[in-house]
Amino acid sequence: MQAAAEAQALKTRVLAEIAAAPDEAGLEAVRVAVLGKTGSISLLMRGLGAMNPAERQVMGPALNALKDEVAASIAARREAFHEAALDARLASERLDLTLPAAPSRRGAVHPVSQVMEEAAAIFAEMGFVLAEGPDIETDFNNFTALNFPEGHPAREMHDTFFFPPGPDGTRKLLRTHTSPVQVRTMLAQEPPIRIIAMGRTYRCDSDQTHTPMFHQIEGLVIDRETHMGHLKGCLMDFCRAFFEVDDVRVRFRPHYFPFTEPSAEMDIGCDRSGGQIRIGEGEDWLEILGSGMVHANVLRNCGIDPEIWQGFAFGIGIDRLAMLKYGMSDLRDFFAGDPRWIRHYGFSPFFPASLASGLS
Ligand code: 2U9
Repeated sequence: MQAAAEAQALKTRVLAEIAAAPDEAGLEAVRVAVLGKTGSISLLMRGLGAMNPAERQVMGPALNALKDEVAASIAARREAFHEAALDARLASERLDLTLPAAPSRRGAVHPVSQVMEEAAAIFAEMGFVLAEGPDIETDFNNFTALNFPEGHPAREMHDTFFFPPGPDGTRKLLRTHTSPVQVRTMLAQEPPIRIIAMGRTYRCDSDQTHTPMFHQIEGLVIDRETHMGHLKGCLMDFCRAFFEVDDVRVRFRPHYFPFTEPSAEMDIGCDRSGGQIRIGEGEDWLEILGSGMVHANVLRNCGIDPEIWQGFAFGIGIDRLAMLKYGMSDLRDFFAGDPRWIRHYGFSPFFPASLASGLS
């Protein structure tokens, strides 16, 4: 049969052309020449109509099989071109992360990190040790140990980011304050204790002065005869050092926290005239931190006998402290990742905060 021989010869030639196509465009040209409307296989198929039934019964399936085989071969070759192109791209775009950073791009220390370093330097000088803990906490460490009653508003879904319950039914959460670090420390070691905890904290809140992730510094001192006088002296020393002023006026206003009794918020004297806040001058007041004597229930929950040990604790919002000292007006800019902002408000990484050589 002449048609069969023709089809066989065509197959050999086309498969060779597919294999020899130098690129995707060449392959497409072969496809059009073979499978296109006037392509060689299409023309052969058109010839089926002129064959006698016996011939057609043989040639029909044969031509269909040829068409499928050629189409599959073209698809496989096209896939090979794609893979080769991807390999070439991956090879050319390889990044060597061990190379030193380009010297023209200047990095800067974020004001939050700067304030944390400054606070760490000040409290280290007073004999505090830095303690750390995880951002994901248990309900016990974040609330129960700290004397939050069941049903306290701070435990509510709309304030706290809870994870779905685990197999044992308990829910982990993103810590709403750094206080669980102090709980962990008290559970793990005997007093006396003198620690600072700082880092990220999370609450479901967002406006000009609140972000869902924010930063705190907290301090805890547990000793045999600790009292509010120690608390006051420690915090006044901190404010003097942090705001780099010789003297500060402070006042304590009674307040309520579940974890301290008595509790007090501390204001420092400032001057607000001229649209600016100047710490250490003037007749105005500015709330700066919360504090108090550690509640006896908290000591007991953490395995410490309140008949023998007393302690004071305090908490300060780092982001607000940075805004006050360095003059930013919107907290949301802190975490927007705008390089112009960090270029303006950032600090040199080459001059770490130290009391001896200057904080900032
Ligand atoms: C333990 C016992 C007591 C930590 C404290 C505050 C008062 C406080 C706020 C200040 C600004 C949080 O960022 S803020 O909104 N914090 O007012 N924090 S006393 O007291 C503790 C902590 C741990 C075991």
